[in-house]
Amino acid sequence: MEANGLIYTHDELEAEYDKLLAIAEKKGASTWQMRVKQQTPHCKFGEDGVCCRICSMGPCRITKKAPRGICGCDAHGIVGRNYLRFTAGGSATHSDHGREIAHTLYCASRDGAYHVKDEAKLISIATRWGIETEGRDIYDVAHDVALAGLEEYGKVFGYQNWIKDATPERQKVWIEQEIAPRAVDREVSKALHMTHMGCSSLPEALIRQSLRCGLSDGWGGSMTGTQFSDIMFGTPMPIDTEANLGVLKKDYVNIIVHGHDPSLSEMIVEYAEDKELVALAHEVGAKGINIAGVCCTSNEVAMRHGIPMAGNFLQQENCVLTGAVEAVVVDVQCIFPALGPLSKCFHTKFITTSDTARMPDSDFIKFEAETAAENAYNIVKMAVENFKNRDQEAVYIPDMKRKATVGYSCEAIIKQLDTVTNSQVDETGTYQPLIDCITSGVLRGAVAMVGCNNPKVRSDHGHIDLMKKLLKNDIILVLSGCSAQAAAKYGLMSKDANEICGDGLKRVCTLADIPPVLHMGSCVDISRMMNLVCDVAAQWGIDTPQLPVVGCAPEWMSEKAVSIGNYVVATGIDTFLGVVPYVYGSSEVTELLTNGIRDWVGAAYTFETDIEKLGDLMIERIEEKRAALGI
Ligand code: MSK
Repeated sequence: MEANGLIYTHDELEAEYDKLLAIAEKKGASTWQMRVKQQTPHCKFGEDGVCCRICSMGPCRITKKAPRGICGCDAHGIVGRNYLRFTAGGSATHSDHGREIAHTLYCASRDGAYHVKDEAKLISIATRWGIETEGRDIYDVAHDVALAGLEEYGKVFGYQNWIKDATPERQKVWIEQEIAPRAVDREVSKALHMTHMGCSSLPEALIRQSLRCGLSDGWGGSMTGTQFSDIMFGTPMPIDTEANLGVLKKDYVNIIVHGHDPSLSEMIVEYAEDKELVALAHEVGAKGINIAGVCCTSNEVAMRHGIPMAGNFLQQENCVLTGAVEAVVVDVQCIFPALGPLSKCFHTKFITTSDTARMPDSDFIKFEAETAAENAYNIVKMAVENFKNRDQEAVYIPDMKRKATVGYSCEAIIKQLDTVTNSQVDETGTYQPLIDCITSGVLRGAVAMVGCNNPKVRSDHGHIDLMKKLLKNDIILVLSGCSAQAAAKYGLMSKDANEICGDGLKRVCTLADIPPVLHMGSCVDISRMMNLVCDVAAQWGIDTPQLPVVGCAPEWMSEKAVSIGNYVVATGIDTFLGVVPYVYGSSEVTELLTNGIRDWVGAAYTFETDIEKLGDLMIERIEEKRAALGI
């Protein structure tokens, strides 16, 4: 172990994961590791993005001998169209999550299941959006803000309301470049229309719409998801938790919450403490009910309640393989359909709850905001009653977990920084201490590391190896999504991780009493990072591309990640990917993404599958930005 046994090494964790794989093999259960072997090598046409199945004349595949599809579209048009469709899938998905949250806020009431917890945030948004607040009931204001949020999805004229929170320079760039996001649904529809047979095949137009569609996610749907969740469930503040499979408890009913939408997980967490259900757990022989999270649902409930994190994306099957899980309760996104058949090899109930994510071999209990309490009660009850079916002899819970401090919203970061410079923390906190640390060189810069796991990169190695390298180089990290859980599992979200940082970063973290890797939430919460960079740039008096800050997704895999990448780049932040999107079949699209778009938005992508080199390139870019600023 590193840092006096406080940070796990890859070998230590992988030895335990291998034991779970052996259990799977014994049971004849399918795991992602087996399926990866069956699916590789991958189709080269697909990898290069040169397979077109947009109409039924094909599918067409571009080769040297056949350089155009039947309609005459070349590789550049096909790759560009595929990239835009990929983006549209991600933008639609994140944004629909935001729409569900807006609907939940619309249902909030004083005596209902959902309440307003952060009144100040609600009033602030209402005021910015021109909604009357003076002398009104807070729930009437919440209702109007939710409705306004829902209307953003189909607004007839103008741009997304949220873009007014970006710097004036960014807004100007977006409008001039014709990528300022209009109605969320319009940008997704436009993307699908542009890529229909016989529409756009010009790479420049397709990539421009990819940025616009991404922006409608980050500065539209995702922002709605984040901000409205904070209103209802509370703006995250630092809280202690634990991470990795060792958070499961042998004597308890274990319920895994997995997916993304906190409307469900918040209620499950609440009902795990319901007296009647706890009594039922005792009746069936358990000591109580233990909730643990997977993927971004985990981030949501960890940062607001300290609920432990069982793991990230490629850990979802491991949870079931312990034999200790009574129910995996899922809502939407990043849920392996494999959980259905896998749970059948154990006593685990696989409970689906959303009509957006219906899967075979699951128990479906429809969860709706209007009937949330009743639905949550039934779900927890089903899990508790399943405890008696567990084979205790066969349970194997790896004894591995690490402490983590999570929940660094922008508000929390400001508050924490203020404790360093001001004895009195008030509403007027600023990012000035952070800027001072960067300009003085104590901190060299910051990296926003986000994204999934992908079997193309050895699981978590990309995240962890990069994090360690950056920390040694005095670069502070803000994390979200499955990258955040990777850090937490290894111990990098603990203040103990300060031991492996460079001297400057170590000093700052000790003074501010923070870990060097700051947890900012789930994948929709990358919108928080956009607020952070815009507010820091505004306070510094520079534009976002000048900041010594880069974005990185070393192990990304989903359409959402590409949508995110597009809005991060369009917000002026250079973005480094450890997995290459399906674009190498077109030199023109590749050139646009890695270079050409810099002329439009001041930032671009870097693709590099060698993680060591990826880290070097990120550090190099941060140092270039420092040199350009003369610091
Ligand atoms: S859950 S999108 S695997 S970060 Fe948001 Fe993790 Fe990626 Fe899903």
